[in-house]
Amino acid sequence: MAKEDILNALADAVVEGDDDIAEEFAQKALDEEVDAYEAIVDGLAKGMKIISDMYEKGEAFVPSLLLAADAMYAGMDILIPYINADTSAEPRNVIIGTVEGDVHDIGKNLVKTMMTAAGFNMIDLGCDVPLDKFAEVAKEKRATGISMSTLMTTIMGGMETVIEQLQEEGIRDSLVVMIGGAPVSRDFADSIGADGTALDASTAVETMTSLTSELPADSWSESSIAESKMKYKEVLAQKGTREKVDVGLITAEAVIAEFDSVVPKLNETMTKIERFSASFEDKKVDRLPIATLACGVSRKFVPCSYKEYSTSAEKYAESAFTGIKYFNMDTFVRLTDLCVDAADFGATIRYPEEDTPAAIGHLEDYEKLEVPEIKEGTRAYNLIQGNKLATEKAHSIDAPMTALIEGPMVALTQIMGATRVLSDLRTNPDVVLKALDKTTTYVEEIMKGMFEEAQPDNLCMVTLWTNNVILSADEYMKSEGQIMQNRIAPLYKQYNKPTVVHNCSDAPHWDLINKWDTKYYSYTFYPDEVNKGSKDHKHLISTYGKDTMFAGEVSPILFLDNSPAGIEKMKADTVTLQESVLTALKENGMQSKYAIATGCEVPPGAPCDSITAQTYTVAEKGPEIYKNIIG
Ligand code: B12
Repeated sequence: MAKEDILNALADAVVEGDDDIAEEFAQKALDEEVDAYEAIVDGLAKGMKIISDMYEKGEAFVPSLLLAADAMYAGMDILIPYINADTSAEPRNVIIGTVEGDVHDIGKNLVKTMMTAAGFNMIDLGCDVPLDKFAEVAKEKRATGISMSTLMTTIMGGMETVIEQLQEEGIRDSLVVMIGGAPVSRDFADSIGADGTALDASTAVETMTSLTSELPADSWSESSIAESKMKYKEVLAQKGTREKVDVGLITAEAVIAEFDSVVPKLNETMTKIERFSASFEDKKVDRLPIATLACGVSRKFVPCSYKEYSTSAEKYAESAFTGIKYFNMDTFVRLTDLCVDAADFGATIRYPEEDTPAAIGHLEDYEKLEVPEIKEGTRAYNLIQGNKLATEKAHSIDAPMTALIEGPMVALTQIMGATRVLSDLRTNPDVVLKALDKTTTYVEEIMKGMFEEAQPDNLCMVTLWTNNVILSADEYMKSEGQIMQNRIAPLYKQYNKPTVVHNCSDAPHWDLINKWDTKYYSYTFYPDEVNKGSKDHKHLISTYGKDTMFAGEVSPILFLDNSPAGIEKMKADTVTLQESVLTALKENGMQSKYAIATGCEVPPGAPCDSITAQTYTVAEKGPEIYKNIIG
């Protein structure tokens, strides 16, 4: 077989995600004396680049990338031992991980794969990595680079701490530090002293390659470490020790203090229940309703820790009540961590005092999953009781309560690990679907408990895997999509309740809104992802608005800025959004079917005055704007 054909076959095997063929042709390359290094670079890695480019163009989805990665690794395992010493030179060890407090690892895994394809020796620390670990392993492996990932704004500060630790150790200049993940910008990277960032995995490789080529050959010598230690001593001394200030708590106290003088003067003419119900049916209202997802952050009014908020029914209910009251919301979509089902199925959950809990220990065997019974001591029981109490409390101030639970696929990915489930969905669909059947059964039981025992006004289902940058519509429809259609939506109907869905994806498969007969859809708008299918209120109202009430649009991240300028911007943006929404409603012959909201949870450590800047502005300016546009 000609060398060209072997290289092409290796690339094709990766694109197809076929590890058997990748192994077969890796062996063939050795048998035919193709250089092992060339077989990796011009065969396997080339295939990885092709599939990654297809992903960026929306022509391939995450499962394809994961399987391609498996095929590439399978071929590499055979070829690596035969790489000639002169081409392999010094191993370029790069440490990669998602930083402490964050379990999002799909993007991190893609970056790892592409860097492996480019010849870096990747040392993967996983996700939720304790900050000290990066410097510790960097020293041990004399690393060329560190790649840190996070998707959560609240976690980004941890990356700066890692850089400071590298400085303290004198090894900051021994290696390249790259950071990335959706919220990370070039400016942020500069501000914390990282060397670079990149928007996607392919660019990450280019940047890492170029930055590491500039490292001096003696970067790990004792003298350069000693010099580096000296250099940063002063920098670190100037920074001093930063005191941790609980901005959320301080601003919550300020909000409570001003509540009596502000909220009664808003002179609302409808109760929250009246306004929300009227809007749901597109009837005339005094102003648009508001339902910012200020969930975990409401605990600052109680006050209680996040751990208490997510594990104690009483604290949870009190947070819901105080949140509705002090933020003056028209309903509350009450999101906690998404680990409730996973905990009950037996996955290990980490419960930090002040952060969102995360599923960190996944289960091994799909077939051993057993549907738990909802009883005292389970998280589902606690959630139902919490929502029962919260509903009673919300009703005492004439507000409707919206409980929230994980959809069957979120539950399964939390139990087994997302990366694994997404690739098994391709290679072993029957096993995954059987497991999905079990999580669906549990979700159905929780739904029944909510409808019969807790009786919130609405129950919201999280379906974040209907995301067209992760699964194709077809693949999603074959898994959770059809379950939503055939089991979950009918159960809502059986209890005479509207289907309410929450989605925080880049670009959901929108047409499912109708298939599920969705009456309320909470979405996120990503202005940068419009070309990938993210949609704003204008499109959504004109396409689906008659049947479905939408809520979302405002990025939760905007609430982190409570500087005077940030507060003013929030107020101005809130006015503009109401005007634009009401105009869109009017143009489509409607008058109120939309709630001003955020498409996902406002970070639970956020300030509270940036939230009232939005909610009080809707209450204060909303009636006039409504009158001017709708009449
Ligand atoms: C899937 C998902 C989950 C899954 C994650 C499963 C997993 N194992 O990864 C689960 C259900 C567990 C989850 C949980 C939560 N999530 Co979530 N989740 C998402 C979602 C929908 C998609 C993320 C994703 O995988 N994208 C696809 C990958 C391929 O893209 P990517 O990660 O951005 O990676 C690319 C680039 O960023 C870059 N890159 C990535 N890393 C690096 C590193 C370097 C060095 C470089 C250079 C580049 C780079 O290259 C990658 C490939 O091109 C996003 C919404 C969104 N649109 O992003 C929300 C989102 C990230 N989640 C969010 C939140 C709030 C949560 C929860 C707190 C919810 C809750 N209350 O419980 C928890 C967090 C728990 C925790 N402590 O970590 C928020 C974060 C908001 C914020 N910025 O702070 C988002 C943005 C939703 C939203 N609109 O608000 N989530």
